[in-house]
Amino acid sequence: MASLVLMPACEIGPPSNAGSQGGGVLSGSAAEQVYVAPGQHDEFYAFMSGGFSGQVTVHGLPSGRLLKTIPVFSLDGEKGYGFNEETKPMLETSFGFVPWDDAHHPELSQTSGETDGRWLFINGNNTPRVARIDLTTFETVEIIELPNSGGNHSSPFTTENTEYVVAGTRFSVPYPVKDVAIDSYAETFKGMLSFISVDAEGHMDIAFQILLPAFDYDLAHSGKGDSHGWTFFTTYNTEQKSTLLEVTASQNDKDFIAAINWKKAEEYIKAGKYKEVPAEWTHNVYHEDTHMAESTLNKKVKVLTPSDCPDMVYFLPTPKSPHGVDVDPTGEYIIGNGKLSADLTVHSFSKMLSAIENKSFETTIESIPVLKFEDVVAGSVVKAGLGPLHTEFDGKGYGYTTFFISSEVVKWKIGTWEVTDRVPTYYSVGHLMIPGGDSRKPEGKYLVALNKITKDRYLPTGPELCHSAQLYDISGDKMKLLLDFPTMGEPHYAQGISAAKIVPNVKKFYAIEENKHPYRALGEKETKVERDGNSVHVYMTTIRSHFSPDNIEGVKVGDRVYFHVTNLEQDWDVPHGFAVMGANNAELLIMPGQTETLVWEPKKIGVFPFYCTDFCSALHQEMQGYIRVSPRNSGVALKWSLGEEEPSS
Ligand code: RUQ
Ligand code: CUA
Repeated sequence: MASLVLMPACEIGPPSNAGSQGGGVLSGSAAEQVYVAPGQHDEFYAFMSGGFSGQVTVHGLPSGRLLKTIPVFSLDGEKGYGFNEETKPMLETSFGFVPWDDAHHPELSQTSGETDGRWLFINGNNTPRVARIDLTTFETVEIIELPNSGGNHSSPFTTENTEYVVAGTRFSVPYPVKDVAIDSYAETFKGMLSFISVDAEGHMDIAFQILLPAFDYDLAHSGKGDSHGWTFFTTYNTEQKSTLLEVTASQNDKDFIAAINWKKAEEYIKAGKYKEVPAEWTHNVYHEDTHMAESTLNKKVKVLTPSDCPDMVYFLPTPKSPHGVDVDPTGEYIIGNGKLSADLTVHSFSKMLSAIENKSFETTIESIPVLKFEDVVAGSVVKAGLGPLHTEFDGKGYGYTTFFISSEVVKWKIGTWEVTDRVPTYYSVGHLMIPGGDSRKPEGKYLVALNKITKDRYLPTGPELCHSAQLYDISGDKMKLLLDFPTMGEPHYAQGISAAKIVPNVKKFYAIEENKHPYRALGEKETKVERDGNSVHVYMTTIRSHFSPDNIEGVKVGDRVYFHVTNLEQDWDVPHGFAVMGANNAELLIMPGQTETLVWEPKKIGVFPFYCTDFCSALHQEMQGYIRVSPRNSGVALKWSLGEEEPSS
């Protein structure tokens, strides 16, 4: 039964009005709307999660142009991320080096509930982590690991002023960590929500965790306006099963939205009502002055328990295995998208407060009051489609909800709950994104549907087909499909923002005089090669169009050679690359003013070329050098040079 319900729409034939939206008479004006002429810029940035690629991609809207892949949780040979010595610590965890993750939800920082263009956060779902990307450099600058968690899915949704980004465990796990029989799930497993504080510079810390029943915590969104101070998490598997969840976790008619009063939680922290428990988690920070990341292992975390902290957590009954939870721009309405339901459930924040005041409780679960459904529900969008997943808002009084099973986006009116429009998606849409669509100030011009399945929409590329995004014009009463474009990995969620909020702050290069890398060479005069036992440190520079030094001798088999390459350029868009034959990692791609380090362990004797990998100048092909490797016991002395004839041995 369950598997039949979840069959994607494309398996049962395309939506009936496919033809009218797929091209034809509309396509001329649609082309004009998405055409960004050569040399012109897009109006919006879109940041898309890479899903199982572990990265973020940056696109322009409305063109859909791919502008950059930002490496976050996965190794990236293109930029040397996770391969060079400087960024390896970014991927350290309490499990050691974890070079991959499954990234789902990009989330922009906000000020007063509006996107502010400072940072982008994104979760790692596999080995629970949250990353922060600096939107002046478009680089990952911080990754924090989350203990007591198993699968960080409901993350990293921000509060109104980026006081916190939140992270809820998708899979409950034994708490504290212990070796127990899996069928002891209901007794020994627990759920955990983490509140990660973000300071004025963006630095993250785990402020506290909240211990909850062993449900699956799926998605989250924080309150805004009147509901600022609260965060809402969806739950499923309130049946607390550990096997065949497809069937066993779909039995309850209603699961819950957990409403967390985090301002209350802050009071309990101040009052010392927490337990400090042992927990291992890494905190990795990239320092812009040294161009190096540093990983610290932390050993403790503060945990609040609802039984010690009344009034901090309430459950709102919500049909039926809700997935997304979305808060409208006013903060009054909390929309639960029950993925096994045809209706959307809309809760009212003000009704919730009255219900709390009147103690209108159905029951309690582990000291957490369950509010009476009738006393919190504001209304529902009835029979809108099949399999609602996510909702965003246009700031003009409408919500837009994706329906996975019926493969469409449905527009409905806040307050009357009537459906006013629907469009098909190709196919099986998951999230959707309106720039600012989960903030107080949506920029309701475009909507992007993020599709799970593409089937016949593109030229086939073997068994694996691209995932895709579809761009709709939502400026009028009726949604209008404008464009399909492929995305990288799986674009779970995305965030969009006016380019004007980011462009003025974009960094063009790193000031060389601010470079504090311990192995920097701030001019060709500072270049040198030093031996320290079996380690050889090469202090190298690049400038159009040579390396200094470009001839190196005296290296031996079994050495560990560190190429510390400083790019002396002070101009926009002039990175140099560095690659050496036989290296067991990747290239370096060094931004102007930056120093990066490649480790090379020569295994064979010979003379090996190195070269610049990024076509930087007319004489880029001349940007090359040689390193000589002698036998372990050879007497060849260490020598380096630039612009001399071959040194003789
Ligand atoms: S998910 S398609 Cu956000 Cu990972 Cu809903
Ligand atoms: Cu430097 Cu090519």
